[in-house]
Amino acid sequence: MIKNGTYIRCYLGLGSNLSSPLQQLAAAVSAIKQMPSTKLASISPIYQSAPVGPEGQPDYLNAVVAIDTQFAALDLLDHTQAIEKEQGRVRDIRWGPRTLDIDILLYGDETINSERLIVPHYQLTVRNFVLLPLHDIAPTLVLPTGTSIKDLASHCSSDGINQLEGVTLTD
Ligand code: A4P
Ligand code: MG
Repeated sequence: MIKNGTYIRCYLGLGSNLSSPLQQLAAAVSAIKQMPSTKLASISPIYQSAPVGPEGQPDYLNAVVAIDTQFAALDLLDHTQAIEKEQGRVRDIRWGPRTLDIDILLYGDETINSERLIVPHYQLTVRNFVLLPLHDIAPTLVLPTGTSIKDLASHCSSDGINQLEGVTLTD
């Protein structure tokens, strides 16, 4: 827990390509909403995206949520990993198919390089399925490196990605 009860604005990336991905994302949002000492601030549109990593796995659904949390970064990771586990996540193949992946994309404006946690997420700037939904909910965001999300999102490829029309993750 952070001292003084301060809330830190964080962005979480959600991804699923197994066992009804839409329901997995909806269940993840509902679990995040119920996290103690944390307020859900906004939810992006949902994107369908071609898999990055081993071929032959289904397309992913991806979204990004903004939260305000009083948890220290590693405590937040404990909570997001518990939600992944609750939703049947099995860790075997790197970048392989998964029921639910929750990545801590940003934790305030902190840069973290520990054994368990690297923030900003190391693939944030190169993945359209992260940049586009992040830009949707935080268009004026600037990364700790000084790069703006607007710049990154406007230059990223639109290959293999589509925003799902008419389906949202309500809070
Ligand atoms: N870890 C370090 N930093 C972080 C962070 N910022 N957030 C550690 C979350 N975890 C972080 O993660 C392995 C370890 O990373 C964790 O134990 C944690 O201590 P993992 O979720 O078990 O493994 P992984 O997800 O298979 O590996 P990795 O490298 O984290 O993969 P990514 O970057 O999560 O990518 N294609 C599409 N279209 N959409 C996707 O969502 N996702 C992935 C997974 C691959 N291809 C995809 C998608
Ligand atoms: Mg991951």
